[in-house]
Formats: sequence, structure tokens, C-alpha cells
Amino acid sequence: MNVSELIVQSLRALGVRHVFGYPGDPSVEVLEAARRAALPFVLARREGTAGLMAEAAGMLTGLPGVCLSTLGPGSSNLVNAVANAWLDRVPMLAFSGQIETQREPYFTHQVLDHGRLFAPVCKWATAIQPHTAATILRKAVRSAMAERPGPVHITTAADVVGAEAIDDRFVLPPLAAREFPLAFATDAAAADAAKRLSAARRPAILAGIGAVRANASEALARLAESLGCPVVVAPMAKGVIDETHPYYAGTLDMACKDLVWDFLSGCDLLVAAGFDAVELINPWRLKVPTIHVDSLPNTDQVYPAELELVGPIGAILEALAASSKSAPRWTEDEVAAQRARLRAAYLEGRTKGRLNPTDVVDAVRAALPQETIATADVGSHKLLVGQGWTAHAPRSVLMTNGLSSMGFSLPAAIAAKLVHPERPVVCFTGDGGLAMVQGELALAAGLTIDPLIVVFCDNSLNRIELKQSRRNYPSWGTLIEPTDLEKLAQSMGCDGVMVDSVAALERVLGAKRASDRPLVVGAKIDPAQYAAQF
Ligand SMILES: Cc1ncc(C[n+]2csc(CCOP(=O)(O)OP(=O)(O)O)c2C)c(N)n1
Ligand SMILES: [Mg+2]
Repeated sequence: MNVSELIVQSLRALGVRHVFGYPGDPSVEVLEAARRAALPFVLARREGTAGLMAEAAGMLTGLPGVCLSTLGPGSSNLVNAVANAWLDRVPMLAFSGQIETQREPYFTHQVLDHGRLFAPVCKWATAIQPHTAATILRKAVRSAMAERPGPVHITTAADVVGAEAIDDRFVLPPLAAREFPLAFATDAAAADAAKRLSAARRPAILAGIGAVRANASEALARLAESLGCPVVVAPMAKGVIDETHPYYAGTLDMACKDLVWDFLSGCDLLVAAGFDAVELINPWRLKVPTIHVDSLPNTDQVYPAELELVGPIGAILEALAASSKSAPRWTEDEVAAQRARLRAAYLEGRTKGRLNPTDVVDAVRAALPQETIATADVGSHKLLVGQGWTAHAPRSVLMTNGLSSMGFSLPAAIAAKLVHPERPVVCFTGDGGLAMVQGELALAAGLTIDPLIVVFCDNSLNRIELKQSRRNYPSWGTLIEPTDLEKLAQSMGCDGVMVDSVAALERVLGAKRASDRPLVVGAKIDPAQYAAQF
């Protein structure tokens, strides 16, 4: 078995179903090994988008997303996606080719030092060798998946990929640590937490991506119900509690953020459940005593916590639910009133008779079934989708709120469709974000998948343009040309349509459409609502 075959075999053993990438000379052996093992290779239009597809696959499955590039320009193109997975805390295995091992130390053409290039944006940057191959892969997998998960970058040199693997027995490591039940009743910190919760009159839970990774949804709902306590979620954790649950109380740091922060300020105890401060866009402003519940200690200290309960998040939340008795602290009506305030604020600033950004979010939500996977890009539209889209299950909304790289949502939607072909997928993107990655429309068409791609067309990098106007600066360097998305989509093998009214949008969403072709809907919105909101 050569090293490439060993790599493919270990990816198979791990349950990986796709490799996303863009090849070069040193990738040929890896491609051939994947072909022989019938491991699908998804040829993206550039490495950066391939990596974002891998990231989305990692978000959806919890297994490392796998991407591949050539050396030099391929690896440098891959850096953005690896960094995105790094700050979004998504497990990833990123492979880049390299010149032969003997030439690497001195040769210059296309040779970058991958160790130095990737070290700041991954958990481990390493290289594979025949005599250590299986061990390196085992360590890479375990490192990528261990809390907090993230990317591992593996250099595969041109002379190594075809060489016989000497260390050739890949043993799949346990992918999660055995979580022993906590001795909650006898633990002083736990008893302290239970006492504080029992004494609290206005507690709230702030749930984040750690709770999603820990599959703690049920425990979270149980704690909310047993306390009678609202749950605010971080954007990437949307769906960790069904947003139609009576105790769901909004998404943090998206649209209407002051309402959410003020609501939390009024609480007398906060349980941060798997909340990762990487999702904070604004500085922490709460003075509320906080209990940090996570698989890791609160080493970031972006927010202070008086007490830390570190371990299996679901088990800790269950134990808190069981141990903190007393009457519900909030009525369901009080939490419903908060949701109603949020909804009213989210709708503010619309212009009658125009296609407002929230009209687009709401019409799409109304037209698509509960099990839809939504991906959102980065920009003004994301803030409204983040608050306005009703999520029903964890891992059903994919967005990047760690690195927050534009151009994420289209590749993520393609990956979502490959991972879950049976579920409807909608991609929300700004016109700026789409322009960065629009070549991938041709990939989506080639794959005969049917994501719905909804583009907020405002001819602007609105999020930045608004910041200019806040300072009374003219819009300069932030305007983009209008694009005929109907023509663009068609030239890429997709269906396309432009709409400029709610009625036209609803007609398109209600019409029967091809199940083997993406549909691009260019929504010509009136951006005035953004200005009113942000
Ligand atoms: C790769 C990248 N470049 C720049 C930014 C900074 N940025 C954040 S939002 C934004 C504007 C996005 O424009 P568009 O996609 O049209 O969305 P809109 O704000 O108009 O809804 C920019 C430039 C970023 N987040 N990522
Ligand atoms: Mg825009």
C-alpha cells in the first residue's frame, strides 16, 4: 500500500464521504488512490471554496471535513478556509502537496514553508512520511476532533505520496473521550451551582456551539423547562433549541442586538452553556454572575465567570436540571413577550411597497419545510437571517461567525446538498459575497443538485457602506456593479430569475422547479431597512 492509499483508507475508516479540492502535480497519486477506492473527489473552482465546502461538511457531520490542494499557490489559497475552520471550531483535515522532500529545504520555485504558513491557523501543521504515516493520520484525526475541534494541515510531498507506507496500520482512535458521569451530588462546585440556580429569580441560559457539538439539545431544553428559564443562542448554535420552543428568547449579536443584550442584562444569573466567545461581535457588557459550563475551562476570559463546570455539557446540564428545584422563574408568556419585542424590532424600517430584506427572509422561511438547511453569508443580510430565520434543529443553519469570511454560504450549501441530498437547502448571500465565489454555480450545476440560492442584490457591500455613512463619509470603494443574475445563472448551467417585489418572490418560491438544477433568485432589495436597523 502506498501512502496515498493509506490516506484514503483511513479517511474511509473515519466515515469521510467526500474530498473537496483542487489538484496539482503532487496530488496525482492521492487522486488515483481516491478514484480506486471510489471516494468521491469534488473538484471545486478554487482551493478556498473547496476548503469552505470541507468546513461545512465538518459542521454537518461532526467528522473532519477533508480538503486538498497542491503546493505553493494551492496551499496559500487554502489558508483562508483553514483559518475559517480554525475560528469556527470545525474539525478539518487539509492536505497540501509539496515538492520532493530532498529539494524542499533549499528549492524556491512554488515552495512555501507550510509549517510556518499554517501554524497560526490550525491545531497542528505536520507532514506525512512513509515510516510514520498511519501514526500521523491517527494523531491528525484525534487532534482535529478533540475539543475544541479545528483543522490539522498535512503536507504530502511529491516523493512520499507514491512511496510504500511502512507505518501502514491505521487504527481509528476513539473519536470522543469517555465521559464519566459526574459525581454531582458530592462535588462542591456543582453543589454551589445548584444552590445559585435555586436561589436565582431571573436566570437565563446562553447556549453556544459547544452545546451543539456535545449534542446537548435535549439536556438544554430540560434545564430550561425545569428552571422555567429563557434560552438565548449564539448564531452558529441556532437550532440547538427549537426556536418555536416556549423558552427560546432570541439570537445574540445579530439584528436587534440591543434588545437581546438588555434582556440578558436584566437577568440575575447566566448559565453559559458551551458558549464560545469567538462568536461575540460586540464586547461583553453583562455584569450578571455567570456559570461557565463547557468541555474546556474559561481560558479565553472574554467574559468573566464566577464558577466553571467543566466536562460533558449535556450531563452537566441534566444534573443542574435535576438538582435545582423550585417554581419556574419565568412564565412562558414573559418569554413570549420578549420574542414578540424582537419580532417587532426585526420588522422595523421596512418601506411599504418595496422588497425589504426581511421580506426575503420571511418569504423563504414560509415557503420551505422545517427540515431545510439554511446557509448564510457575511454582511448586513446575515444579521437579519441570524435573527429572523426560525431554526428547528441543531446543524440546520450553517454560518461562519468565527472568522466570518465572505463567500462561505454558496460552497457550504453545495456541501450541505452532498451530505444531505434528501433535505432542501437554501443559501442566503449578499451580492458581494456571491461575486467572490460565483464560479461554484457551475460546480453545483455539474453535480445536478438543487440548492436554492437567494441573493440580496443591493449593488453594495452594504455592511461596510453603512459604516461609511455613519461617519458621514460618501460611499466610496463599497459599491459594486449590478449583475444580471438570470444570465449569470444560465451561463453556469443553473436556473436564474430576478425579482423586485414580494409577490414576484412568492411566485418563484411557490412554483415547481427542477430537482436537478440550482435556482438562483436575485432579490433586488431596497436596502433602506438595513440603514434603519444597523
Ligand atoms: C473575505 C472577507 N472580506 C471582507 C470582509 C468584510 N466585510 C464584511 S461584510 C462585507 C460586505 C458584504 O457585502 P455583501 O456580500 O454584498 O453583503 P451585504 O452587506 O450587502 O448584505 C464586507 C466587505 C469579510 N467579512 N470577509
Ligand atoms: Mg450587498
